[in-house]
Amino acid sequence: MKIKKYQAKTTREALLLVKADLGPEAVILKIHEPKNLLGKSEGVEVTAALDETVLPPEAIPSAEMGSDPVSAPGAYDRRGVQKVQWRNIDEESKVLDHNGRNSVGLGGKVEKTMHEVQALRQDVHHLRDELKTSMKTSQAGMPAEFQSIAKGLERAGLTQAVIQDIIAELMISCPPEDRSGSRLLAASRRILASRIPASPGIPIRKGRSAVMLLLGPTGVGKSTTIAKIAGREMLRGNRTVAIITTDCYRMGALEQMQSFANATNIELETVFGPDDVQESLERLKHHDLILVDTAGRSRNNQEHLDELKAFVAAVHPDEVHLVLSLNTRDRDLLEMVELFRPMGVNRILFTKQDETFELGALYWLTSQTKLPVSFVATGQRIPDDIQEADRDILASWVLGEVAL
Ligand SMILES: Nc1nc2c(ncn2[C@@H]2O[C@H](COP(=O)(O)OP(=O)(O)O)[C@@H](O)[C@H]2O)c(=O)[nH]1
Ligand SMILES: [Mg+2]
Repeated sequence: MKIKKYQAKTTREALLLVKADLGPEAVILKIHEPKNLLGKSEGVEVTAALDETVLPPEAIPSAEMGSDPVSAPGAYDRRGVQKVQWRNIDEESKVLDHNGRNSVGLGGKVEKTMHEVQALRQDVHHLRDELKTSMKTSQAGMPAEFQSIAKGLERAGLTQAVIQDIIAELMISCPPEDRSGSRLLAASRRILASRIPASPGIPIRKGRSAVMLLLGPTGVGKSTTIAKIAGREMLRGNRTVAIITTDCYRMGALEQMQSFANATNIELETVFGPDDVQESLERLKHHDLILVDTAGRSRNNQEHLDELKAFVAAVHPDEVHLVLSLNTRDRDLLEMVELFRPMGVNRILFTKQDETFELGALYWLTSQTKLPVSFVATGQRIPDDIQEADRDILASWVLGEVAL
């Protein structure tokens, strides 16, 4: 089968080119209208195929045969190839899809073409894999223009395997003639951003309170973050917020939250166990958002973990955010996810972004665990130092572009 591409200003002109070159037996595979950066059309590109294989008579469908290039859609020549309806290609391409699935002759053709496309796809996949493998074996052979991006990713704490994967993706997406520093940086940011799952903001539920629970290890900033989110919503003034706290174990924790609630006039409920939860939720149900703070739990104390699990189940929150500090070692981060995930964690909220330059975890932990980032806390100030997760900003941080 011969497959060729034709470019022209209009569809009609492109089709005439197809017809002149391949003849009326050509099968149109694709009509594409490329657009420039401003979204303006850059003409039409038609992909057409011609198969000179003559089909045995039994493979020819019984549809009416026509020799006229403008014969009805669905007409076939004696070789079972669908005729192109030159006048109305949009319609024709629809018919082609439809008939391709239903008729023996054309179905076979389309299937063959699909196999060819599939084979090409596989080739591309092999090439990508080969590219990645060759990079793994010869890091020194990496083109100079990629070295600084690779170094930036290394500084962020990404593993060599991930760096090579991203660089290979970059090599594929940026042609050699277009590898300026700014172009590569923008492309890297785009690749990273597309791989970081994000689910920014607070939950909102129509007609009832949304319940957002924060859990995680001690000292990561759960209570501070609750105060930031509550303060932020209060300042915005479009939602009412209440807080439930269970952090009654650590010295001063409850007093701190109490004084924040008093100063901001935010309603606060203290809960001592799963049995009190429903009552508290009931008392606060007139609020739009209920933030639930929990006490940090040691991974070595199974009893504490079981208690927390029972508490989360009793709250029945809309969202469970695992709060993790970015200045934690990679292995510990992963272990925390494994430890807390069974409690229904469905978001990661990072804190202490301001305390480290190694921000690779924003990328690798979320892409590896498939848990989206909700917020990132960037300092101690309440309520200023918190941001909703924005994929582009997160990607920039991983690349180390933003001055800290
Ligand atoms: N630098 C920095 N410190 C933070 C951040 N978030 C919280 N903290 C500090 O971390 C310490 C522990 O915070 P706390 O909210 O009590 O942690 P919790 O035990 O998880 O509730 C406090 O000194 C906070 O001011 C942050 O984003 N950046
Ligand atoms: Mg706390």
